[in-house]
Amino acid sequence: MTQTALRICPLCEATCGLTLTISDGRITGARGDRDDVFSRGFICPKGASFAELDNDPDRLTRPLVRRNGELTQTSWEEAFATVADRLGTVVAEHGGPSVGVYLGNPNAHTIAGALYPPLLVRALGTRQVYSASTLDQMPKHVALGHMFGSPVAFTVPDLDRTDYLVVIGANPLVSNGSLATAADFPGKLRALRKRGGRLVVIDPARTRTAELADRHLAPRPGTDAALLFAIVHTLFDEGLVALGALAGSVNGVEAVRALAADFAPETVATYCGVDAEDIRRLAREIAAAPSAAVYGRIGTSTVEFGTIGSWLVDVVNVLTGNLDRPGGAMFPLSAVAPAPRPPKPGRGFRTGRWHSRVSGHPEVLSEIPAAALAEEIDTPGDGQIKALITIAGNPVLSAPDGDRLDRALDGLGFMVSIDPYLNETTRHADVILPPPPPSQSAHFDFALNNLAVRNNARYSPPVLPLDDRPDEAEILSRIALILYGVGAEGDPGLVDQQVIATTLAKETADPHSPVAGRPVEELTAMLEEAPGYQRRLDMMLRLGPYGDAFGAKPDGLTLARLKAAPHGIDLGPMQPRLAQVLRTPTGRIELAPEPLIADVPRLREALRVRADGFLLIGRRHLRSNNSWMHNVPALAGGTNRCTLRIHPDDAEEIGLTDIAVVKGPGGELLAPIELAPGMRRGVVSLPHGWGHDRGGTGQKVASEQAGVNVNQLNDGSHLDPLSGTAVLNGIPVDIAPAG
Ligand SMILES: Nc1nc2c(c(=O)[nH]1)N[C@H]1C(S)=C(S)[C@@H](COP(=O)(O)OP(=O)(O)OC[C@H]3O[C@@H](n4cnc5c(=O)[nH]c(N)nc54)[C@H](O)[C@@H]3O)O[C@H]1N2
Ligand SMILES: Nc1nc2c(c(=O)[nH]1)N[C@H]1C(S)=C(S)[C@@H](COP(=O)(O)OP(=O)(O)OC[C@H]3O[C@@H](n4cnc5c(=O)[nH]c(N)nc54)[C@H](O)[C@@H]3O)O[C@H]1N2
Ligand code: SF4
Ligand SMILES: [Mo]
Repeated sequence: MTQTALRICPLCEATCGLTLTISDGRITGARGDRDDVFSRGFICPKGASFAELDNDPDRLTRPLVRRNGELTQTSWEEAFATVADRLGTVVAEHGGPSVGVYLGNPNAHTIAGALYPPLLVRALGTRQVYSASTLDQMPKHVALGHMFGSPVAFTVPDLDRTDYLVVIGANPLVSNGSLATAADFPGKLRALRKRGGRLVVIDPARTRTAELADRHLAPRPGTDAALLFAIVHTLFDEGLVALGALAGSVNGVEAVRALAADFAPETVATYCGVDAEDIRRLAREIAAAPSAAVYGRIGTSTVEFGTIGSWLVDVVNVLTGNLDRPGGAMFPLSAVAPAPRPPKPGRGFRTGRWHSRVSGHPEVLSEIPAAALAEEIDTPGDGQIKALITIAGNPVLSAPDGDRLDRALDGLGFMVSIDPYLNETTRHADVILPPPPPSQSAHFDFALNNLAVRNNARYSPPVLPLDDRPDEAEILSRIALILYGVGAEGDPGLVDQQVIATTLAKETADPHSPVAGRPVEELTAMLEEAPGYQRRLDMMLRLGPYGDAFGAKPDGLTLARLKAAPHGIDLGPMQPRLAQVLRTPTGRIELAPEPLIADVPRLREALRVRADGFLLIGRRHLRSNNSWMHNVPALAGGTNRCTLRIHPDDAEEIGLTDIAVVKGPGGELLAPIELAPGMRRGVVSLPHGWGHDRGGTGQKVASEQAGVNVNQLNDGSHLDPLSGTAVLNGIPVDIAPAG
């Protein structure tokens, strides 16, 4: 018998609602859920392959433990006992701070990843915390932190209402959007043009998104910050600055004017490789549009001036009065955000409260750069990492210089990975604890609802029963129990109970909380009788901006209400709410924060350097997701190939016909070329997440089409200094024919 069930797709940031078909206890198909309040039936090829991914025979079903050097299947009891014993030994000998934690991308897509890693870090008391953020969006956090006082005050383009959208360094037709959660991003861009709006794409490659645009500017990689500064310059130069409703809430406008003085379009044109007149025109059009939003992603972020670029994206939004207004760049309001409190000045945002041991990188959001993980493991001395916990990450492929990390991981005293696959990173672990596939996991988007272009709340219960193993919430809870000294056999519910008690104590003591003054026991007793993660979700929903305030607002949200709405609850378009968001000490937007001002001379200097030769950028494939979807036959192959894209004229000039030798600052590799007239001259691209030929892994399909690891070209010494983010785009490389 075939049944269907609903499940939010966890495979990218678009959070589409899927209708899964189930027969004989397995997922057999997936289509878009037409009634989903957020995605309205949209699905992409990855979502359509949900069944294949869920059923991948190479997914681990039982834990692996290293015995005599070999990873061997074992029972959950033994696996946890080994973690308790070996991690316990390291903690006893070297202390919790000697344990490193690496958190990968899928933590943004699971309930467990949202709720438990912070508890592990706290229990360890470690500062050795690393994540994919410093290979991704950390510059955005830093820019937001300095401007608005909160590093998670995400500014999201109001796609459904904007009249003019500038996409800089993003390719949402392929990525389906990032830091802007929008199901059917492609459809929304088409709708924008259909209603008479305009789309401008700034990207060195003529991407699918660029092909859809009214205008495409193709700058030299790494030069967005200068280009954005030139837009800012033009706004001042031509009298186009109009703060509108923001007028009383912005500090530093004159300071920005002064900084932009050196970045006239005519000054930066050669460096950026874009005509000065094109930049001026863009500035004029953004200013003239009834509403406009500038939206930047990976191409503005993982670059030399990532934080300056991310800052200037919002400087343009502010100067043209487009921040926090419909059609501009707005602040979403998630159902699990704290209920809004009366505006009050905050403490502001700081980085560098401590520094990494080996290279002295400043801490950012309590993290050390992922690019520094290897050196923190392989450099002896006080504070060296002795054990490592990885959760949902594959830094051997995702971070610079995986070869060094490969060697470093072998030198650890103990490593445990929570991951469904035996891959390039987890093959170094002493214990692998595999979480169940998505069909057996509940879903709620704790992280991505903060980024949604339309406020909404949706919950998916597990579609299939657990196949005789703990879910990921339980796996992480048991590790927490080990670290608390309770032992892995303890009740995992204790972990959530502790969080609930602490949170409710704080809330009831806060005069501005919707539950101010009420007894904690009364509130606790009202929570859903359910596993701990559900009780926490129920609590957060009820304390949240749309919540029932534990009965005080009878129509408000609870987990039970959410469960009763299987296609989700629409919470309306984004609303202006700057005053709620601001947490700067002045209570105003800081348009010219000191740390950013201090980094501008570095950019000014860069304008003077004349660089020849090729610049390497990345690219993503529709049927892929970083390093971990190359093992599904339905997704591998086709255009999803690890090739070096190069402009045909460039290839001809250097006599390239098939295989190229690519030499970067950190190494060299061979890659088949793909002639691509859409590449800017002098720019080549390679996708990341490939290089599945390291051996000892358990992904058969992926290892048959290994590809090469682009991050081996990078030694990881080059970071955006304000955010610690690795420079992954705009890397100088030499290209020559092989042989
Ligand atoms: N050159 C270059 N490098 C890049 C980038 C680039 O553009 N260019 N992009 C960077 C970006 S944006 C990112 S986000 C990083 C990603 O960096 P990582 O997060 O380190 O790498 P992923 O390939 O996403 O690995 C995800 C891991 O999670 C596992 N996994 C999948 N589902 C689950 C689950 O439900 N639970 C658990 N516990 N594990 C799960 C997978 O098996 C895999 O091992 O890569 C970065 N690296
Ligand atoms: N299908 C698919 N979807 C994904 C992923 C995937 O691997 N595959 N990964 C997911 C993840 S982890 C993330 S973070 C998001 C990323 O989402 P996006 O940022 O939308 O995805 P990218 O394809 O990396 O787009 C970056 C664009 O920047 C351009 N670029 C490179 N250098 C520069 C530069 O210096 N300036 C400018 N202006 N542009 C530049 C590149 O050509 C590329 O088109 O996608 C997510 N979704
Ligand atoms: S766009 Fe993203 S969320 Fe939607 S079906 Fe595709 S992978 Fe899943
Ligand atoms: Mo990412």
